[in-house]
Amino acid sequence: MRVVVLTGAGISAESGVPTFRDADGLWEGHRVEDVATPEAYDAAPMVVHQFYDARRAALDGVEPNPAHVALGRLEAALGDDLFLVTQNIDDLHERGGSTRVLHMHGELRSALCRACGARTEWAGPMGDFPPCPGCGVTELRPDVVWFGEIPYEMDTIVAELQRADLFVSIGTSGAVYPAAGFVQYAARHGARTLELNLVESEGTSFFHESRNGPAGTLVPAWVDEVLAQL
Ligand code: BV8
Repeated sequence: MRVVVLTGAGISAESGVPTFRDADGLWEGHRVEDVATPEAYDAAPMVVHQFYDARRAALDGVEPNPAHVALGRLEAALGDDLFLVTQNIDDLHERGGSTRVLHMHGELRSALCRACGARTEWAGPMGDFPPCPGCGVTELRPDVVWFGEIPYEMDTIVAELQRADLFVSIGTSGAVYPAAGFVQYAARHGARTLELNLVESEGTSFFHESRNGPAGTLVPAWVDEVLAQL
């Protein structure tokens, strides 16, 4: 059975990472247009760097929760039959035991050089405009996909959606495309679809089944169900 799992900010909520659209969400603290667009970066690079430097630093203070750990167990059992794609830019899936994670919107702990295109693992701040380790030019930006930019590895994602038997969406509001459209695409190619989310999302009606509750509870229970059927 080929399983595709898509995760969003909700899977990291119980780890203490703010989501975007819940009451205390990140976007509340910042207008999206102010920080998550190339235009915003060109207009005020310092504001954008401060936003991402703060989130990158906050990663040191959070831990993976049972939902991340359960997906690590699922990968250990399914191997190549599991494809995990996340909208999240944190590293909690990896720290929870997943070894193959596709970050379609990039990663906080990566720097993208606007001069040479190199992507470099990066743990510290970028607001002090450090030189690119590759070419030495001080043109490093967060390696994050902003609104209006093309998500990473869309061809790989589409191929996996086409051959999925089961598509599971965890902790996402279904507000942002193309990720929000994956459920309909997978279903059109014959996949069964399941949503695990705290509450109904904008995409709930597109799923064959939707379960509401915290990911830290729902995901381990669902993984146990899948493992019991192997
Ligand atoms: C693109 C990185 C072209 C940055 C992010 C008009 C109509 C339709 C589309 C568009 C439009 N105008 C423009 C667009 C396109 C646009 C878009 O969709 N805009 C939206 C706002 C309408 N999209 C783009 O620009 C994308 N690029 O389209 O390029 C293209 C596409 C394909 C092929 C070729 C060309 C790029 C979008 C990427 C933007 N970058 N993140 C950063 O992180 O700072 S978006 C960001 O928000 C996230 O990455 C994520 O993708 C997105 C949604 O957030 P969620 O993860 O869902 O989080 P949210 O807070 O919204 O929801 C949390 C959920 O969890 C809630 O449902 C909550 O109930 C639940 N929850 C909370 N606690 C728990 C829980 N669940 C379980 N347990 C809990 N404890």
